[in-house]
Amino acid sequence: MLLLQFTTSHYCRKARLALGYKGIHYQVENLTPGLHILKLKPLTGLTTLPVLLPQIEGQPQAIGDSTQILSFLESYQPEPALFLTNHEQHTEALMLEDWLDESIGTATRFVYYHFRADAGKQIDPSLFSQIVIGVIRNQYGINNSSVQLATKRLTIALEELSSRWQKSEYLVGDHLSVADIAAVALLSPLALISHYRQGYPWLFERIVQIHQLCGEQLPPGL
Ligand SMILES: N[C@@H](CCC(=O)N[C@@H](CS)C(=O)NCC(=O)O)C(=O)O
Repeated sequence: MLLLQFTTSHYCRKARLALGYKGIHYQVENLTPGLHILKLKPLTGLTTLPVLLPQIEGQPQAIGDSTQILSFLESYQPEPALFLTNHEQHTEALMLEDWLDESIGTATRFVYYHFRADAGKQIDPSLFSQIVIGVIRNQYGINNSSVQLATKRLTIALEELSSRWQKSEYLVGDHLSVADIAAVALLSPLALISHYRQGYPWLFERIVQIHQLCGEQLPPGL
């Protein structure tokens, strides 16, 4: 299988964690932001990464969107399972995954790129990096007001995840699911921000554990 990705994307990390958890052999192709659209449009009709090319006869040519990729991997190789057998728990895990994808992954992006342009500028102060960050901030409408809203969404999300992970090792059910994978991947960029590292040590412990379980390289900062 071939995973088309941006190296720094937390959604691509989500796909890599699932591939690693299932022990599926795959290769990656890193695309250049901007030019990626030329390659993706004819494949999926979407502009976003990750995209998985199974390269297996009888399987789809290309799968876009991390949630669709995880769902494909589950049907392609059911064990170890990332879906829960209990119907209610399965639905709950899918809903958490969707919330994490659509709301929290976006909030993380806002807070992270705001940090990289401001207090975290020294991580890579080069002109090139700051131009890329500026383009991303522009593309997604990242400014003081939108970052404030994103920060509030993250605070609520972290309360919800904390209460779930304190009750059990898993967000839903009795084994790792798509919800845990999504949470760990989509919050991982916060590892570079000391305010989050100090305020939510349990989150980063869980991020490290699940990365180790999936054989995935730890995110920057950990
Ligand atoms: N819901 C999508 C979101 C993926 C996403 O937002 N990917 C970003 C990178 S982190 C992207 O490809 N952005 C480029 C673009 O929108 O053109 C998923 O789960 O795969």
